[in-house]
Amino acid sequence: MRTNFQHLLIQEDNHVLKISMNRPEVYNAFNDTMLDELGEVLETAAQDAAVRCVVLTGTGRAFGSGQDLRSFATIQASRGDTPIKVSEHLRKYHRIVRAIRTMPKPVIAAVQGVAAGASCNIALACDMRIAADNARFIEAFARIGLIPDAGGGFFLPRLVGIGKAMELAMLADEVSGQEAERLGLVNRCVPLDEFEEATEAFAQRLAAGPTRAYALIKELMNQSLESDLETTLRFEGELQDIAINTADHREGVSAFLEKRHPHYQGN
Ligand code: T3D
Repeated sequence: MRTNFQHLLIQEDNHVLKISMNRPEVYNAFNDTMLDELGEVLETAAQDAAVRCVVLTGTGRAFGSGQDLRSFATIQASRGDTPIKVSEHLRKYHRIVRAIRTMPKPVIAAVQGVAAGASCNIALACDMRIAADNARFIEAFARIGLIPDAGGGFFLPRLVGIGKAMELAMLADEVSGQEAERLGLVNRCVPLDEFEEATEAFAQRLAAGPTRAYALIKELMNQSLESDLETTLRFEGELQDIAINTADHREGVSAFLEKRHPHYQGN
């Protein structure tokens, strides 16, 4: 796996791939290079059997501040009166969202400090979120007359319900880490001085789990977000046919019967 990125730091340890967005001087705002690099590393991680859990985080005082508004302003200025077609540019974000959602392994967003705009929504696209108690989630789009993008229109109402999603998207107020935990926007909020250790423990636990079953769980959950009960019940049967034939399932049952902890290999 390539590790020499301009705006990402990559660490691989004990089957956990940690990706740190690294433009701290602008709170890790996305420019084109960082968007392309993140798309690339996520797609590579999806194919790499040695990676069994991915952690996405930010360096410095933020997870991320969304689209880099300076480069955005430069593009706008260069266009003069010609309307901008931003949907082309959004494909870069969509590549990241798809890579996270189709990744056959868990992806955790580890959020400390600000997660605003598209960065907030990339965090929401992850399978789970851990936040430090200094976290600030901001659906910042309406502050600058935009709508939530990078998948926010899909994930936000599904996580917090339609009424709260409307409020967060329209008023664009900050949500603290504790409030995010209460709303179900994050899975857990921990004190900042315990954040790194708690993130590592969370990721290591997932990386030691039955990775193939996790991939199937993810497929099931993804499908159920967009489907009816009958279709989900049928799909559940198809996926369980696969899960029941894995080595990790056999190991799990043996461990139970032998009254010991299972040692999952991820297949
Ligand atoms: O192009 C497309 O595809 C459209 C897609 C758009 C997707 C989006 O993400 S739209 C939303 C874009 N993001 C925002 O609107 C957030 C802008 N930033 C802020 O509102 C604030 O910076 C924060 C609330 C995030 C943090 O506030 P605060 O007071 O803690 O920090 P700060 O001083 O404002 O920011 C720290 C530095 O980061 C500062 O740099 P400086 O002045 O010290 O040199 C600030 O300019 C820079 N920064 C923060 N956010 C961005 C940014 N620079 C460029 N782009 C940013 N998004």
